[in-house]
Amino acid sequence: MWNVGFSHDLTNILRKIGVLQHTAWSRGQTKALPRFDLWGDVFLKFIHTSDWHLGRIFYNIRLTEDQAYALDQFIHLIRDESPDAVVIAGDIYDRSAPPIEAVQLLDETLSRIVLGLRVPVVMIAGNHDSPERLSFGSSLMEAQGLHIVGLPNACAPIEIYDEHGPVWFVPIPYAEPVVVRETLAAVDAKDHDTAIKSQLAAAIASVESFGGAGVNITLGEEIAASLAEDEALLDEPPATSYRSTPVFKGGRTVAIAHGFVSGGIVSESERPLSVGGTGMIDISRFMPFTYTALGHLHRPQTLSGTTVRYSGSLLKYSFDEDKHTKSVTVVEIDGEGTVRVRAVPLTPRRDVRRIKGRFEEVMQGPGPGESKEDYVSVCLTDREAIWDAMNRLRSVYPNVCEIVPSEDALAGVESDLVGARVDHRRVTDLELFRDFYAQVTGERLLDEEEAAFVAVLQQMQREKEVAAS
Ligand SMILES: [Mn+2]
Repeated sequence: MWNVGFSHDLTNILRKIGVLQHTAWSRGQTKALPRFDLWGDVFLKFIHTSDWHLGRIFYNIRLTEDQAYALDQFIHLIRDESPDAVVIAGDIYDRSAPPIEAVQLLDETLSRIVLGLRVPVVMIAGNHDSPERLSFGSSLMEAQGLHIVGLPNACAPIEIYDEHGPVWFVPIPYAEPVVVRETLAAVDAKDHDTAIKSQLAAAIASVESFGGAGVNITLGEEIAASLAEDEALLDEPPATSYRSTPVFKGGRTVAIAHGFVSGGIVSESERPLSVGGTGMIDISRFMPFTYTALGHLHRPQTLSGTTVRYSGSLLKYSFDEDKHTKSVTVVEIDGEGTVRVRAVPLTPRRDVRRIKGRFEEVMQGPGPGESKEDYVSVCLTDREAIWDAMNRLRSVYPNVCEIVPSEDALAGVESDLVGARVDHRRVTDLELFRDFYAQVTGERLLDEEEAAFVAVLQQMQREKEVAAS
């Protein structure tokens, strides 16, 4: 059914592709089964997912079981859809040193997909992953159809072909600009945008070095310029009708990247990529590709007028994602390079949602169709303090994560403060400390102790000013 690695009908492949001259192609080539749509056209199909964040801890709760539940559905979907590949666009793990249970879950999941269902997987490192740890053993696993790309110097494209010829999957793992500068000797990689540009150029050069596809390098400024000339392009309806200039002559290409691409909508659970800067990548970098499979932003979204898409995260990882429908993206590319995109929702074991109301109302419990097992953030609108609210809520919602006061209730507290004996916003640090000392020790702060406290405070202030200058 599958010819993975160096297929015995290599000459046939070469004839089909018509551009490869080198027989010792270092990457896995995979022959897709012919697949026909309603009109008898052959197309290639893959599933795009990202941001699994295995090992994530959510308000002190380990999410591994929830992640296993969602991944089990994902595997059933792969069985039903029978795609030619699965693409995971980074943030596989939540931490650079993931917990054992997360490593076990990834191992089991990939084994079921690659060995069990014989579907090749291409995955890259995200900003949460350790590139070295993630890509351990990757060259051994390539022959099995598991392509793990952690470091920016290992981003040679992976080829999967159908009756129309090859589709090139170009993996661009997340890397800090300084890492790109060093590993690719790319002096121009100043920020995330120029780093991606260097990584794409390196990926294309690696195809050339294998005598691969006729390369048509139209990246970066040239594309940006042609985009500016062709404003109408951006007004086209998303996904289905957009067609790009191929990176490889006559080839269809899929970029796989992890980062913050201009025009994307952020959520609370993404870790900022750059301190001080935005870490933003210009969308024009990806315009030459037939499709771009992105990771990093946790909301599923296709960027306006393009085939540049975030599949979104596996689960909701913050309460501001409560209205998201988490999904994976099924992508189909026909021989002409026309792209069809379909989001298939995943049902979580427990939902993440917000509840707002008075304490007594919330204690009534979940409404129809809601589960008391959900991870909930409770917003209490009561003006008076509720005794032992968290424990009492837990008797109704065992997985309550937080209680947040409503703005109305806060407004009440503020107005009370103004009328109180002390307005805490106007008290000096010394007065605050004096009160604190008295409360803790029951004694008054001595004059020399006050002087010592003030001296330390002034010292800290001076250091802060020096640091800021
Ligand atoms: Mn992420």
